[in-house]
Amino acid sequence: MFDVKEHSHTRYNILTGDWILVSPHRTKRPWQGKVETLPADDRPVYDPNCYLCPGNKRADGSQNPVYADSFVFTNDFSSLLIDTPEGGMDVAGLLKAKSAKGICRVISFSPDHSLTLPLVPVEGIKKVIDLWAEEFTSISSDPSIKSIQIFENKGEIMGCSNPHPHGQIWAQDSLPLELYKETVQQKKYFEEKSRSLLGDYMQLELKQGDRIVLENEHFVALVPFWAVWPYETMIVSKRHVQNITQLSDEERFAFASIMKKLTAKYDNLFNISFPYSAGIHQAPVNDGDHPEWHLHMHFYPPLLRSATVKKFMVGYEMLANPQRDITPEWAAEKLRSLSEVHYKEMK
Ligand code: H2U
Ligand code: ZN
Repeated sequence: MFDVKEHSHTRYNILTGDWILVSPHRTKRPWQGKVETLPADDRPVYDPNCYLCPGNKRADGSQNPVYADSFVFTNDFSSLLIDTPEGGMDVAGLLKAKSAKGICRVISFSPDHSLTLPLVPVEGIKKVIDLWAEEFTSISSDPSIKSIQIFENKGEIMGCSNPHPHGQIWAQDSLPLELYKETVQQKKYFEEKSRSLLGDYMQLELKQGDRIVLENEHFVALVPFWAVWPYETMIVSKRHVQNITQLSDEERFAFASIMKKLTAKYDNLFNISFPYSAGIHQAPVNDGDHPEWHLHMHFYPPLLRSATVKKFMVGYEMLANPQRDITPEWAAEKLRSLSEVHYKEMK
């Protein structure tokens, strides 16, 4: 008899329409893979050579203010620029290109160079959320902007250029692929049921409990049924809101709190600063109403079985379909079992 805990199967990602292959029996396979070492994360409170520390000079010669909380500036090497001319090319439908314009911003989460997100006090994370909301409002005041992606790359193996706690915002004049797929899927569900896809999904997860990691009054953190990365998680707001500016003060505190606890659990998993790419998915802007959209945040961490062994997205994953060994239920149970207090903050 087929058993999802034992037998290979594919799982459907309701947010993207993609499928993922789950191979639970493969966790018994002997491991002779590559072993990497991560550098220790002991850093000074202030680094004179850091482009994010207060008062320091950046690559373009400008000087950071001596800021007290979080701090935002336009990326000095922006991938998207607001003054890129409109246009494109199409050669026989075979060589197609389109101009892409936008805005790239960098946000320091704290003046303290030694911290990482889980070690920033919850009040500090709340201020980061407030700044994200302010940025969302000001960036969307440009009618050419259609999507705003707030994200963080954490850790050297994620290509993060600087350990100072920080994130980025990229805003574009079109919908990037992931946002496009999630818009299509949420819209389809909303048009059929007049309810939020993620709202219904979250209720089901809360009832089953197997994949829940954390819950507070306003947010839930869970391992999605269709998770690709070993310890992938998602934070979903309980209230059906389209973007971060709609969150009340109390909800922002709850968001900050669950973010701190989830990332602390991540660090507690292998007793290291746990690398990931994380980002908030929100409704498109300057594109009419999007009642189907439900705010959520994805965490995509690459580590698999220790501080040094990461999951490789190669072979079958690259050429055919993403695949995972440990089940999302197993990962959720593991994350649930860990303390929500960071090992460096334990008394
Ligand atoms: P990471 O989140 O991947 O570390 O990137 C940080 C960004 O900071 C990166 O996109 C920008 C880089 O372009 N940056 C500046 O804007 N000014 C600087 O002085 C150095 C780096
Ligand atoms: Zn710094």
